[in-house]
Amino acid sequence: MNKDTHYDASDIQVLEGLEAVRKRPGMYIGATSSRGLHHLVWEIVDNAIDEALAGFCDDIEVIINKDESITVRDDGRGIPVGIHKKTGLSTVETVFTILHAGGKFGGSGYKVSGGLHGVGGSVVNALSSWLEATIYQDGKVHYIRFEDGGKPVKPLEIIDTCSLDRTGTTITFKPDPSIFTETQTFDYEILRTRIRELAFLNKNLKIILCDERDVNELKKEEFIYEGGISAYVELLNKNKTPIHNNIVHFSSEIDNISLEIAFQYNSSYTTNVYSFTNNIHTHEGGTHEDGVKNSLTRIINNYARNHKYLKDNEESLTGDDVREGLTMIISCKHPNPQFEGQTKTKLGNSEVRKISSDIFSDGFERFLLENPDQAKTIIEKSLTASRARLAAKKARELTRRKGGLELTNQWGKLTDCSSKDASISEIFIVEGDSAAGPAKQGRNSATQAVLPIRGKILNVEKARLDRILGNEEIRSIITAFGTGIGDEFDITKLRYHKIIIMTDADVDGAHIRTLLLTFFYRYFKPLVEAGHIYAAQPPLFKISHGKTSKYVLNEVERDEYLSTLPENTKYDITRMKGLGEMDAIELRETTMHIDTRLLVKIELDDAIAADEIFQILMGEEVEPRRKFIEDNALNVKNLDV
Ligand code: TSJ
Repeated sequence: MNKDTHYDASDIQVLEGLEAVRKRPGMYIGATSSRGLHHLVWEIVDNAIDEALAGFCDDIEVIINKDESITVRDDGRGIPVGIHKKTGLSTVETVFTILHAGGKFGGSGYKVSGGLHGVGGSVVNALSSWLEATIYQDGKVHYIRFEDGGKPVKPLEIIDTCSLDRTGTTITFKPDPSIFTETQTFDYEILRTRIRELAFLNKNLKIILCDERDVNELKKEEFIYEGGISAYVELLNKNKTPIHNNIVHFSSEIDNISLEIAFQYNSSYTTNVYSFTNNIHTHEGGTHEDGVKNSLTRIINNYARNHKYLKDNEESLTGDDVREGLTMIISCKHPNPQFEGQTKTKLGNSEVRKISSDIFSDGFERFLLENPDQAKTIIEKSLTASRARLAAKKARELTRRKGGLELTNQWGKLTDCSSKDASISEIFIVEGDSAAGPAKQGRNSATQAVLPIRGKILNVEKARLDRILGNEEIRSIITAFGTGIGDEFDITKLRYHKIIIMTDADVDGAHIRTLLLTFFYRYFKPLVEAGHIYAAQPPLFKISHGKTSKYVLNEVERDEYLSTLPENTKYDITRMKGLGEMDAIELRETTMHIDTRLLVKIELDDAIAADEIFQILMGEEVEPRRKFIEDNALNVKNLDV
């Protein structure tokens, strides 16, 4: 490090600060997996978005460079270059070398800022092999470079002049491979999805994403939406059938808290309500979401009663009834958001409940008044949902009385394990009778249960709960799980902590797996979220030579194995078509035994991306589905969005 300027005792402290980040990166960015790697990008991008929210920037560019470094540039005012009072360093250097520079050093300087992302520049710098910052301000180009986990090579210096009207910040950083040991490769789709979302949430903000890694396939996309979150709703409903013309959209501001809501009903039975605060997806909801939902239920009930859609003696529509087929985005911008909940993604500010309820009521009541035809369509959709709910309740009561959900006659299909300890018990859901036999023989009967299902199960994306409960396959699954379904669901009654989908490694297998995942995602979301759902990985190839047979999972393993064989070895490769091709011992060795198998945990932590995929896979449109299955069918990983 350069010792000839003002770098003395104080910079030791500084370096110790960043050292803390390097020692325990998980504390600052959650993980050092792919997720942590991408988190670095958001830490930097959020700063540019803050500048946009403050009204000083309307153009942001994110570039994945050839060497897997990332460049983020904005056309804002540029990070201040002057000396920072408290540190004696330039503000630029302070931002990148002092931990929590935002909070400790006089706030972020912004009215509205992503509350979860306060740590920013210094954390990214600490976890990078190198980082360069270039600031365009007052006709000068200022530059500083850090190396080796955040050490400045020199203080900020002026390296060039530029035109006076050119302002902004450009940051380029290379994640440190000794920290991100798992992967150093950026995923275009992950960056794209979030960047597109940021563009939806900030109307008229232009964000460009470039991928320059493959010179033969340079990618460049520009995201800018005049319609803001209306355009988001339009996208989410793209593969669905809207039942009324307008996307209802209103926004207002009360006490410095702004709220924007856009929604449209479609003919499906699923609900997609996504809420954000300061651009952060509030997965766990919170007061903004509660306010809007309560108001929606109240207003639809009032309207239905006043217009005699609901008779005096009929029971009111429930929240679930009025949200069936609803696609809605709620975006709140708050100067001081309080995030609560397990994953700190639940908005806690109590004043927001009334504000969002009031803003929604005003806008929605006016819409119903001005658009009686669309109002009628929406009310009738809710009424149908309510009738179906009552029918499902009856169906459940009936089947229960007949022992239906307990499945006296179907129960035989489940070959249960002897353990009653759910934490060590597993259930294999196996497609097809030919695989069921070997699976039953090959299992460990103490802890592994086998439930065979026949062919394609019902597509739950196209049916309501009352019809779904009429499906034998689905009933046997519900019964085996032990949790109940719908408003009776109770996760503590789950009988197996690992639910393992075991299907053939082909297109049909992938389709059946997706049908099951859709069912779990729509009706057993807590099981997915708690990480109880897995996909087994049966081998794709069998390599035989002499008396030896070796099973391998994929092409890479196949080639690796072949390269270990002595030259001239005669071998035979079979592409495995189904689980049924293996005998019980082979199936146990390759796919079921806990010591030798490979399981992929299904993680659907981005609900919006998951929903889009399920829509494509299960919805009405044939062409996008055909294309998606063709592109991804053999790759389970693609379902782990
Ligand atoms: F922090 C960072 F390095 F990660 C980063 C900051 C990364 C990127 C891509 C952009 C930025 C950034 C910061 N863009 N724009 C700003 N603006 C300020 O820091 C700024 C400028 C002027 C004033 C002012 O009051 O005059 C205040 C601020 C906070």
